[in-house]
Amino acid sequence: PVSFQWDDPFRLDDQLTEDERMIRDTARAYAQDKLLPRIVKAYQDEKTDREIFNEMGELGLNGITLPQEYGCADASYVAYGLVAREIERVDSGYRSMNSVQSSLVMYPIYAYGDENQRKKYLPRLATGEWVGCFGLTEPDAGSDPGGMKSRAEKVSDGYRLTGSKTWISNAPIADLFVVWARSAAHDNQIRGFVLEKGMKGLSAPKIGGKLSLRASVTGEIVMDGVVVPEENLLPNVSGLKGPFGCLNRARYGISWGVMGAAEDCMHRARTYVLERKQFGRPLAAAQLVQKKLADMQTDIALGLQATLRIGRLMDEGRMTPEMISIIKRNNCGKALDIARAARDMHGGNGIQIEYHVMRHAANLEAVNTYEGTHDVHALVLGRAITGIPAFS
Ligand code: TGC
Ligand code: FAD
Repeated sequence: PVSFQWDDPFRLDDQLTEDERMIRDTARAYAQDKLLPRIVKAYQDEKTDREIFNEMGELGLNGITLPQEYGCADASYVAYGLVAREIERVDSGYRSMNSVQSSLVMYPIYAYGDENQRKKYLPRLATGEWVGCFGLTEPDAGSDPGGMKSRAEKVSDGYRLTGSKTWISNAPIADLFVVWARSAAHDNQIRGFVLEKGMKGLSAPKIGGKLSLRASVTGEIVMDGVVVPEENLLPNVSGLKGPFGCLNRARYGISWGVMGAAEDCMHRARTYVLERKQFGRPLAAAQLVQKKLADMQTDIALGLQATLRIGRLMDEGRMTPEMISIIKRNNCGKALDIARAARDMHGGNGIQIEYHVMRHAANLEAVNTYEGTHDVHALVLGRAITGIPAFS
């Protein structure tokens, strides 16, 4: 007889391969044993632990889908998603660090770089010896990255880059910067450049005062006439499809990740309402409370199932960006709702950091905004449905 499992209602576990389950278990053990014990202090102190990149490197979690010849695990996109889910079960900021390193830095070097660039950079990024960041957003170009002002001019030994990027994850601790700029020498097309820490005119000041993702450092990238050699241009892509090709992968990982955060919120809320008594009975006995749990369970089960489907399509090479807009938008919005409800169910205790749920809710505010806001993904879908772009 088949029994119903409240925490895996559609038996997601049965749909994974042996390898995927193994990778999931490795990521879960690492996240629970090594990340969970340090998150409260890291969040309170707004402190990013650089070592985490090395630890993830040791476990093969950086750039996990890329080929073994570059020091990576050659795992499936489903496995990548499962890792994101386990890490974000602890904190969205830790998942951010891994998403950027894997999908926004290692992927473009692999997909758009030449063999020298792959060999030079990927193994170091895989071990975590180097940390990478991805500079697309600018002070005046967020949802509309095509409005960027950063530019590259041809000089005798390469390109001179001028401009500034903002809200860049990992930037203040980055050794390598994948930066997108309009290149005068390429018909003003957007091109990708690899910058290295220490180049003259390059700086990455930290953005302080964040009330979200406090364990993951965010900064600006200031390029004051940074000269990069010709060999640091990513040769194999031109136009916005370059950065978007990376974003597809990161957005997909986020769709898994936020479900991990949502599961953590639901499980904590369940434990709390089973233990907490008011009016002479556990809160869990109240119909309103059970409805909240049922809504959480439903949205998590549907969200995970949809995301698993897109992961399989990615592994088969049949993904389209609109599919990813559906799951990124849905799962982020639902995870945020779940975290807020879990906070509510914890009553006053819910605002205290030791109960974790308000930290998840605060994190998910940013996750709902970055990598294309909730509404921007609605517009991507609106365009696909109607054929009419409603962005401007
Ligand atoms: P549009 O005309 O739609 O497209 C321009 C060119 O790009 C191609 N393209 C895509 N290619 C691959 N995948 C996608 N998802 C693509 N979307 C578009 C498109 O085919 C076209 O190619 P071509 O060859 O014809 O030139 O561009 P648009 O300017 O109208 O843009 C529309 C819009 C709103 C969809 C887009 O600009 C958008 O997605 N905005 C959101 C910006 C965003 O997501 N920024 C993310 C910054 S990075 C970040 O947040 C990291 S946080 C990570 C962390 O910490 O975890
Ligand atoms: P805006 O584009 O100004 O949007 C403001 C509001 O207007 C939103 O609600 C939006 O939905 C709405 N809006 C915008 N356009 C329309 C429209 N046409 N119709 C209706 N509503 C609209 N970027 C990087 O390049 N690299 C990174 O590593 C990175 N990391 C980040 C980390 C954090 C913590 C944060 C907060 C952001 C990060 N970003 C990064 C930037 C992120 O991608 C942008 O914040 C995001 O794309 C939104 O841009 P914006 O903040 O300029 O908001």
